[in-house]
Amino acid sequence: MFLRTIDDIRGTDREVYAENGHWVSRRLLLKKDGMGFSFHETIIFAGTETHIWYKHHLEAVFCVAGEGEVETLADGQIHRIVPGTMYALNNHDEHLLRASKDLRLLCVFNPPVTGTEVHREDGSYPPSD
Ligand code: 9YT
Repeated sequence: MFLRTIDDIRGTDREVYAENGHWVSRRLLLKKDGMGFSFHETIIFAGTETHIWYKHHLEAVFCVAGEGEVETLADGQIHRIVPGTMYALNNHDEHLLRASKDLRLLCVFNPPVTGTEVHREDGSYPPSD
């Protein structure tokens, strides 16, 4: 087994900032770690809105701090996100993620993210392979 801490990750290439400055993702587990999924702590900064559409990944997100909402674009529904809430993007759901207070999220991706992915124009990350 191995351990890794957020302090180990700060300032390395496992700490990835969105190009628009809306979030930082600290990638505790990546594809190369061989677990079959990737596992990230993501901070979504207060006052931001991010368009996301993971066409090539499934993602589960668990909120441990902060406050925000997810709007799913197919049906216009707004889902409140507070500590203790998990949301699962089981249908590659296109959505808007908004933070009213800094959101601290734990995120799992299947297939795993490989490294320094940031959202492309369409809100997706490229396929793992
Ligand atoms: C919740 C979400 O998808 N935020 C965007 C960043 C992503 N979680 C990541 O790469 O860690």
